[in-house]
Amino acid sequence: MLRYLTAGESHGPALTAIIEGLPAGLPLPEDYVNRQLARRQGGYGRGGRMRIEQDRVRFLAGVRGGYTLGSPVALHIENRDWASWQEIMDPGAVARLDQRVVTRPRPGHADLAGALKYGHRDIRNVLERASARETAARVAAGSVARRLLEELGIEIIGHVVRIGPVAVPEPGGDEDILSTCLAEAGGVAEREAVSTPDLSRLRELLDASPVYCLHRETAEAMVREIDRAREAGDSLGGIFEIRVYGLPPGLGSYVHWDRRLDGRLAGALMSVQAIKGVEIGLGFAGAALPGSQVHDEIFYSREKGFYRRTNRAGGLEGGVTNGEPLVLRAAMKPIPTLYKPLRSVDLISKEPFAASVERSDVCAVPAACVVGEAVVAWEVAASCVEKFGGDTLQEMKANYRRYLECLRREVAPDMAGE
Ligand code: EPS
Repeated sequence: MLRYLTAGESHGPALTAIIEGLPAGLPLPEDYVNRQLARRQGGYGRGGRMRIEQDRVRFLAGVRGGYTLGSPVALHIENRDWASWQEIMDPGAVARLDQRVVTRPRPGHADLAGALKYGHRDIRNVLERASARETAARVAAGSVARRLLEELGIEIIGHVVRIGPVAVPEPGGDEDILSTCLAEAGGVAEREAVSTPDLSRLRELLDASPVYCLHRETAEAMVREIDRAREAGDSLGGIFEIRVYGLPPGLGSYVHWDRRLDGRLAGALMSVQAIKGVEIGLGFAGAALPGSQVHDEIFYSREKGFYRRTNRAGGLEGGVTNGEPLVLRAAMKPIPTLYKPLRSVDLISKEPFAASVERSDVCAVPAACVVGEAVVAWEVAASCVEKFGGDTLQEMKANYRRYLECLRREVAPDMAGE
């Protein structure tokens, strides 16, 4: 079983994660994780805090000479802002608990619900942990999972499809949105190219986009929209899409509710700060269509085995991967920390006031997309560890190869041994 925990407050000394259940022998360079941490810090629309932080991972346990040992991996990310908060956030009795006290709950944050739940009279005790700063630790853990998936030939890519009112044009019928993006970028737009796209080309396009959007014209409009929101003292949400390629059929299970991979993926994405909705494949749009336009017909050829011409199910049927790419979308609400005041009531005095702030991001959808990739990578890797197990990477890969071999025999018995 692959599991992890994170700990750390936003202005505390550091963020920490402990990962348990990784096989030994996985190559795990710090730079690999650092690249994902840097992507999470990027994206147009971030606020002043990202100029202070420069997230870098330090492995404190479980990795030696660049390879996992099979023991728990402990990782550490320093909070640079700690230097300005040490007096207030100190874990010892010297902490100035009378300074920077927060009693004014901000609508849309965990502030009020968290203070009521834990009996805190200083909302700082809530917001420090509820903060999306925690996602740096999740991205670090998710990068480790992603490294493991790469060894099995499984690749993850995420892209932003909407920021506020600005969205990538949705193609009609069963056309894939990646076709629209690739066509605009001057690439191949065939469905074949989309079912196994050139991921390095897509990553180049993503790296060149300030909002991690593959459609250049839309990305430019998104940047303008973020500028408008900043000037208006407002914030913006949006939608990102995560895809997983190179998956075998058979991850997850239909036999019990908590083993269904769709449930685990939706839970992981919904647990990311500010996410309010998740779709798999057609998602909510499927509810408005007749069944004949929703389900993916099954075909067979000796070369391809079983295959589909559409992927409206988003790669999952019965909570099990069906061999098609995973396609997931998550909707992020606008960041609730607004320069534009919203009405609220003081926790202690019960006096009404208008909540406003000094420092915030205007839009963190691109960052959330990187977090989405990380949490999806985690769930897929956990399902691979469950299915293929093994104490060493070599053992896990051998189990995986054996499974694929069995599938091939099952699918094309007359080809066995060829
Ligand atoms: C956050 C508020 C801001 C963001 C922070 C999440 O931090 P601060 O209150 O220090 O200005 O910058 O995000 C991060 C620090 C990060 O690393 O993503 C919040 O309230 O959730």
